[in-house]
Amino acid sequence: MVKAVCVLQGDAKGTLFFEQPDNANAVKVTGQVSGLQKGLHGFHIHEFGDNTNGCTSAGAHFNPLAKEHGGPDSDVRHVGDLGNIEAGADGIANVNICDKIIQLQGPHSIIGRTLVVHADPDDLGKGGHELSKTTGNAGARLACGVVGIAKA
Ligand SMILES: [Cu+2]
Ligand SMILES: [Zn+2]
Repeated sequence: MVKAVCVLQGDAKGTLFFEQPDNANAVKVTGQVSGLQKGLHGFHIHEFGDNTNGCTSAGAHFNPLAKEHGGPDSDVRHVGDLGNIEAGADGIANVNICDKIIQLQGPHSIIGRTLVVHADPDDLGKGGHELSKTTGNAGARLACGVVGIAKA
């Protein structure tokens, strides 16, 4: 089992846990984000584990295969495209995602990269906006944190 963890800092707060059993190709993402506006918020792995100038330094979506932006269930997506998380009226989003594209080892490993929560919904590449095919038009970067190796 490989485990990783991410502590989000910024205008929202949260902790996310990542787990990948040794022989499984799927990564489970669980945890909670608080301090959000009610509704959907884009949720992505961005390329760099660099927060020197805040979440901006994390660069674009993690996209080692040079594809267009999409949703987690799209055939065409960035490796880092995890779609949206949804906050309730209390501003809390409970996260429970299983994804077969992000990995915790190998060339598609997300360890050392940045998890970003956005102000707006990710349109999953389908919004028809000029940014739909690159960012899902998910707006500002509310909070971010580097995904690090967790204690097994
Ligand atoms: Cu993002
Ligand atoms: Zn993307």
